[in-house]
Amino acid sequence: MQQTYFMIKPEIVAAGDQKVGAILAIVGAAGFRITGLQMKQLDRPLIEDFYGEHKERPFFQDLCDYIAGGPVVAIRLERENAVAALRELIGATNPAEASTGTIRDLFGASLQNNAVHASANPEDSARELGLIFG
Ligand code: FUP
Repeated sequence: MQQTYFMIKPEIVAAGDQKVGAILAIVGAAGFRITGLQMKQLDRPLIEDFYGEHKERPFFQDLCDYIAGGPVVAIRLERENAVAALRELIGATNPAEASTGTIRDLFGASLQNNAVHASANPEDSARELGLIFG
């Protein structure tokens, strides 16, 4: 069993419709088990730490503002091969390039507002789960 970090981003949480539930249903149907779940507002220093690898990139401030713009749903998931399987389930970073039926294809609006985050590799997963769940 492997753990990974999954996050439903602010624009989906703020929509206040059925999107959060629909996304959780997709993840559950793919065999993931939720072992931690919190809806919370992430503070700015934590977000900057979380996305630290992008510190020098031109989109960094916009990205941090967007994630700080409202509460997220932070989720710890468990499954065999969880990290790679979840990345496949969410699709490419840019929803316009995400395979049909992936979460970013179905729910993403733009490169920045791409609905969800999933850890890119097991090292990131451990780091991100530590930052968010302690
Ligand atoms: P991903 O691992 O798929 O979330 O993608 P990255 O780590 O490359 O990027 C992190 C987040 O930065 C993405 F989810 C969206 C955002 N981003 C931009 O806003 N602009 C870019 O040019 C690239 C990424």
